[in-house]
This record gives sequence, C-alpha cells and structure tokens, in this order.
Amino acid sequence: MRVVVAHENLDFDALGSMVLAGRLFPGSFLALVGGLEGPLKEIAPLLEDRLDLVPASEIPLDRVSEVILVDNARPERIGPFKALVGRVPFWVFDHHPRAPGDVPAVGGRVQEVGATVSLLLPLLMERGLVLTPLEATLAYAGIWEDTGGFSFPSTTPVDLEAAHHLALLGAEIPRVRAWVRPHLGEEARSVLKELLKTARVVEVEASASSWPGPRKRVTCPLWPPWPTPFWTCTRRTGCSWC
Ligand SMILES: [Mn+2]
Repeated sequence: MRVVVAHENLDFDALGSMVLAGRLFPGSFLALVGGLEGPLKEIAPLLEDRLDLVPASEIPLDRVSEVILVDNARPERIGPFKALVGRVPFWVFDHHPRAPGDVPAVGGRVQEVGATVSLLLPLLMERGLVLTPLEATLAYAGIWEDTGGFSFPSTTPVDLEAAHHLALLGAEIPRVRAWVRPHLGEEARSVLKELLKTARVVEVEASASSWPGPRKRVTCPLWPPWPTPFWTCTRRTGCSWC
C-alpha cells in the first residue's frame, strides 16, 4: 500500500498537500500523524465525511510499499513512518530548504516557494485533474496560511499562480479568511491585549436561521482586521455571521 504523510501538528499547507498528493497518486491512504489540532480541529466535522484520513496508528507498517511525504522532509516528524526510511521508497514534495538528515527521496519536487501546495498543484493541472470545492479551498488555505496572505517574503509567482488556479477551480476564498488565523506580530498582539481588556459583551438577537447555536464558537472573519468572536463584534460587516 501507498501512504501520503505530512507531519505532526498538521497545518493547512500540510493537509492541502496531502489532499493534492492523494489525487496525484490515486489509491493512496492519507495518514494522519498526531491528529488534527488548532483551527483544523474546528473544521474537522467538515473534513471527516469528505476526506479519507486514517490515523497513522491504524496503518500496518509492514504493508506499506511506498511513502509520499509532503510539506516536510524530516524523519523525526513522521511518527511511526520513520521506521520505513531506507526500507521503502519515499517521494518528497516540500518547500523547506534541504538539510542534512532529510529523508532521501526517489522523486518528487523540492523547491523553496511559499507553500508545498504550490509545488503540487501544477502537477495536477498538467494531468487535467479537477478538484472539489472543498479540496480547492483547503489547498488555497494552505497557500494563504504559509504565505501570510501572500505577504511573506517567501511568496513567489508560483504561489500566486497556484492560488489563481485554485480560485478558478472553486476555492471558497471567504471561508479561508475564517479558517486561517492570522499570525499576529508583537505590536498587533499587544494592541489586541489592550482591546480585549476594554471589550464589552454585547447581547445580539438573531433569528433561528442565522444563529448557529448558543454554544458554538463563531468568529467574524471581516471585522476587525483579525477575526473576532461573534458576541464581541459590534460591527455589522455583512458577512454571513453578522
Ligand atoms: Mn508548508
């Protein structure tokens, strides 16, 4: 069997790359090392029924004949699959700089661009493969997160071109803003801390159809520049939550 693996502490680029690699190598098992955490855990219900993610612990190592490693080349970050390094062929698709001790690859693509998704997508395009809107959105979220919304110096034309194609394939860009938490700089974090000190809770009445449930955590993706819990958002942004 062939497995697609990324790394523990899965992020959007890793998950998006796993999904794309799964399309590129049909019949592969998408193996989760360490489970879903952070924002990915919050959207897990959306993913569970639609992506076939298998916990690494459920994959019999002695039946694995090939590993597709994405968004990572470090053997210490792949859990039990480390034991297969040197025993089965590894393909590596990664945007991190090569370093001593990286998994030796029989093939793949390693190039320093903004996101691994951006390396995989052209290969899918060449084969004329089409993505579902969810797959395209996850992949877009991967590029968005790893390039800081196309603002990090690591962003390249390859990333912009991949994002362009994902938008054409149906990536739901408004969702990405809600899914991906911006990495705040030190100054922004201290401003946020001050703002939270003076924040007041506002009771908002909403119709049953628009209110997603009293205990469900909902953030407004549009206001202020970083997502805000619905119940502290006093600004009607016109997004679906306000
Ligand atoms: Mn990445």
